Amino acid sequence: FEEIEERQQRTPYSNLEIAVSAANAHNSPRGFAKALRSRVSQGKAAVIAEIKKASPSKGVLREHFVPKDIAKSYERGGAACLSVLTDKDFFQGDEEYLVEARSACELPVIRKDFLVDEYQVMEARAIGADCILLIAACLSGERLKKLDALARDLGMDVLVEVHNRAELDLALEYTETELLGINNRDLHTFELSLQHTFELMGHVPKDKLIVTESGIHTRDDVAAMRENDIHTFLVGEAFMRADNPGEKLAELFK
Ligand code: IGP
Repeated sequence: FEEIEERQQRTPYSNLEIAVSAANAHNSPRGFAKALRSRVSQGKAAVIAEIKKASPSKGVLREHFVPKDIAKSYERGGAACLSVLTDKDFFQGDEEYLVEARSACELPVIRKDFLVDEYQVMEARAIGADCILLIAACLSGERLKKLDALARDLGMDVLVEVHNRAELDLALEYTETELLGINNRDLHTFELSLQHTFELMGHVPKDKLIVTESGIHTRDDVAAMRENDIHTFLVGEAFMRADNPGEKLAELFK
């Protein structure tokens, strides 16, 4: 929250409101959920391809890190959407990376960060984000509800991320978004298991679109998901470690 206060001093709310109007006029939301639905309805996998330089558990994932080149590569490789880490502390991300990546392609982009405040939601739209991530593990029901509603007011979609049954119940009770992310990685212990998706999916209402997040590395992982009727994926590390991220995507999801 301290960091947000600092930023509010640099760019007060009133200026941010102007930036949001400008973004809505020139960079209107690209329809993140719609892009995913459209792939799935054609029987294809819908891939949200992530741009992240480093992660807290693995360190730097990629030395040659040029977001606009990666964005173009992902678009050529068949990604439905992009995810760009803007968190600086844990992922060496930057808001600038989102701006660069989005302007280099036509794909809808999610701002991947730990959002806790209305200010950051507005900031997301101001820099061009088409969707935001809300992590149930980090937010109370009331916060989830406020941020979800604000994001949708601003024309963005919302991906709510859960890791266990309690978080899923919270997300279902307090948000109206159709995009439900199941994170296979525990954010506290970094323990990873694709079983999380299989265990939780049965408790998700049928009108939601489930996104399986983290730890997808092989064609077998993809096949196991698709056999269980999960067709929407969020993948980062496997692509970031490849010389050509877009080719890797095409190969993994061919
Ligand atoms: C991507 P992976 O294992 O393919 O690199 O995972 C994505 O799911 C992961 O980066 C992620 C994340 C998050 C990062 C999921 N939820 C929340 C930061 C914050």
